[in-house]
Amino acid sequence: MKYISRQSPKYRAGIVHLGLGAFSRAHIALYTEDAVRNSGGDWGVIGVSLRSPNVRDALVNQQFVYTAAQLDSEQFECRQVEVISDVLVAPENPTAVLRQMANPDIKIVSLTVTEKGYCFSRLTGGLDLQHPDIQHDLANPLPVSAPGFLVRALEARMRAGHLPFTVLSCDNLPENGNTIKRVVLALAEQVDKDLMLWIKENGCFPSTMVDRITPATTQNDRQLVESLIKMKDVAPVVHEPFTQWVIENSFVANEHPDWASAGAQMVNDVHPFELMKLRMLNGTHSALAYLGFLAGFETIADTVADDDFKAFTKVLWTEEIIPTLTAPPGISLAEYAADLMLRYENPKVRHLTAQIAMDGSQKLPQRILGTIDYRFSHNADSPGLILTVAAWMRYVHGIDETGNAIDVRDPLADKFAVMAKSTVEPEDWVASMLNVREVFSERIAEVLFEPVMTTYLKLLQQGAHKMVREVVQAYRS
Ligand code: CS2
Repeated sequence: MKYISRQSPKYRAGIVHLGLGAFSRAHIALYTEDAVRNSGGDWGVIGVSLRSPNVRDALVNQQFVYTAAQLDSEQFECRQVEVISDVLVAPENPTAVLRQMANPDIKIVSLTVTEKGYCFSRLTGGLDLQHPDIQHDLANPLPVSAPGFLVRALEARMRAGHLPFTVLSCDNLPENGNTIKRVVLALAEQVDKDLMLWIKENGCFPSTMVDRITPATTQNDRQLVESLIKMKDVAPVVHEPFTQWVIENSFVANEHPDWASAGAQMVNDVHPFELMKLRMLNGTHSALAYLGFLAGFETIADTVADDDFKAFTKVLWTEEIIPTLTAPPGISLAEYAADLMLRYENPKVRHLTAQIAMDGSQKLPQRILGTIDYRFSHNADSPGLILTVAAWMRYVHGIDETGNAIDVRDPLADKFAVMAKSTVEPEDWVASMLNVREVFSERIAEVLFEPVMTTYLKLLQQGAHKMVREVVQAYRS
């Protein structure tokens, strides 16, 4: 069978994208290609993998063209995406990556490097100077971290007298633009104070809210796509029909693709959108991931097909999360919740609870703990979210409800494994988890101590499913 392909790159590159995972290929790439089709401009995308060569190796034989398959009705709806002009693998050739980022034709460097890629510390709210990758980047001119690449490339642009590129964070972090800005400025200051001042003066770091559920592509998906397009594609992506992108309108020299023509919302303040999405979508995603996994469900759709879990998700929204939010302009939070449930229920989207459960130490604070904290300061308790924290603790302890080992994937996984070995009593486990300052501030640990302890002990006895049912019943009575 012939590979999916094209003659030559269609678009000159104007964007370098760090972290070319499935999400960016199912979201940002499509908006960008649509924008160029609608309004023109040199906005091809050079993708950069910061770790593994897998995506490049898969895409290179098909000239970086791939299929984005929408998990809709009966059949996948396949679209051929041609906006990627090249893929570089940073560890193989960091110089090539820096050369592209320093090229003044590149106006935007966008990122989807996941929460952990920002190398920031919750303890200080800024750059984690002790992070091994940051230590490496301070000692070497050729970086390994995303902040390192940004700073070294901005340095080259300053020295050459070019404008900086806009840094466009597209990860699920609150105020993601400000977060990457703080990290970049802190690292730049260590390199050269003038560089820091130049970036501060000339740089732009718009915040964004990105949304599209993109499960990891499976062998099954690949076979189905090939049978539909009648060509070989070793790197398709699959995604739900829904998509949203809200972008703060703040770009260097106001240069960016006409993403608005492709459906993105260009706004002055992204914050209410971010908070809504992080708490309502990502918050319940994490709740369903830990509790659903423990109850033996493989996917989000399977989990919410269960009446107790469906009712639990709804009470999380109506009773605990929505009361902490201000609706963004033009949005009804009740409707947003109803639409989310339909998205979760889509049986075509096989989004694994184990996939979402990954990296919980990086996700919990903005998805769950902020909501609990807000409620606590308004004298309201949060039994559903507290149960989620307890379920996460149970999950990272590493043994599921049937006694099988859990493959815990988290930057703190080794630390958790050592802690789990050295604690015998569940009370000690909860107490030592609440002492993990990368996740729980001293204040929130104090707030959580009593309710999480009680809930955790009950969870061990009763199991996740029964606990979920109890939370729902308590709200109903
Ligand atoms: C998910 C997100 O894996 C996860 O943690 O909650 O990737 C989620 O699917 C996206 O943010 C949806 O836009």
